[in-house]
Amino acid sequence: MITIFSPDHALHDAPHEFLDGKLIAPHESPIRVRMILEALERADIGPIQSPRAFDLDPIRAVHDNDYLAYLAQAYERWVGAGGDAAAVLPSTLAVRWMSRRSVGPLVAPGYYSFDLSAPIVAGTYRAARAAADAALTGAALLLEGQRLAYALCRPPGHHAGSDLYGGYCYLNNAAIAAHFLGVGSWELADGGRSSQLSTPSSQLPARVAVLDIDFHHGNGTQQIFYERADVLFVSIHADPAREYPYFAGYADERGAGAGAGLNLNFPLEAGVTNARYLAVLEQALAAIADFAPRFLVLSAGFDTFGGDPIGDFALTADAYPLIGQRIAQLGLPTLVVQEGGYAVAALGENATGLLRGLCAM
Ligand code: Q9C
Ligand code: ZN
Repeated sequence: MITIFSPDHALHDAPHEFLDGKLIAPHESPIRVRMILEALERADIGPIQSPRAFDLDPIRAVHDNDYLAYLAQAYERWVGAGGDAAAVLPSTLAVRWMSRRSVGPLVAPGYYSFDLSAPIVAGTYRAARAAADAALTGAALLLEGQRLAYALCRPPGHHAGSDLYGGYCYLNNAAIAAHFLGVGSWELADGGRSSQLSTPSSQLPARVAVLDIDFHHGNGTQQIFYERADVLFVSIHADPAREYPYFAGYADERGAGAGAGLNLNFPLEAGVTNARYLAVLEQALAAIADFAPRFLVLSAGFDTFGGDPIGDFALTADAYPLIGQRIAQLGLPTLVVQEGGYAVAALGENATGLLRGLCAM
């Protein structure tokens, strides 16, 4: 199994996050992926490669142009206008009936984000691009015939929508990779480094399933694929009536238009055990098997672990190899994309456990 990792993740190192009325030390920090990387090296689980450099085209397929231009310049424009040099964090959010476009340097953060847990620092955009490149490289490896790849992404991505960031996420790595896998087999001829057409664009994209096993609902991924017939989104997560992201992730969100019936949410109670989780996973996997996709993208968070500081499930380390084994039994070429997980001391064991389970296919 190939892991794709870039040290550029460390360019994103937020000084704080806003939580329950307090500015606190961020849960999402560079140590997370360092712990996973060290565990992978100790476990001798396969080669670790640097991402290939992709241009913006495969990212533009998922995110709006003005949003990407904002992210690229947010920090410099913010500091230039007198914003705190520590990080970009909005004061006023565009919500419901107050969502007129307003994108001055100090205001744009509130237009393009939906919470106060995703500060932007000088290196955030470069780190986010490196994470997207890692996911795209993993996707290209699958298109080239690999059965399993692990994109060790940081910052994570599944909360980022087409034009909104939040929840530690800026670019939706899993969604970018899923779209790329779908069109990649015909649109991108050379392992994905350019967007040259190899066959007529009338050809349909391959079907891709995204399974999101982060503790939190993948609201960004859901939004991006909500009306699409070629991508199935299935998410197992804490009930949003109780947990972040609160305003999406309910079971009655089933997709719309051409995507009707192709969005599947499994909101769960607090205290979920290994046995309970594995039983729900069976239902999720049955839906994926029914869809019969060509590829699987696994948004993998380890904040389902009992010791996670911001989760309330009760999974133990034993759960992750079993989850991996069951997913591997789908028999699909699978790209694992790293999302959340904040019990830093346990991340290495949990990640290698999942990957070992997946390797048993
Ligand atoms: N009261 C990921 O795991 N704050 N993002 C939660 C709970 C934000 C999690 C507040 C959590 C974001 C990728
Ligand atoms: Zn999470």
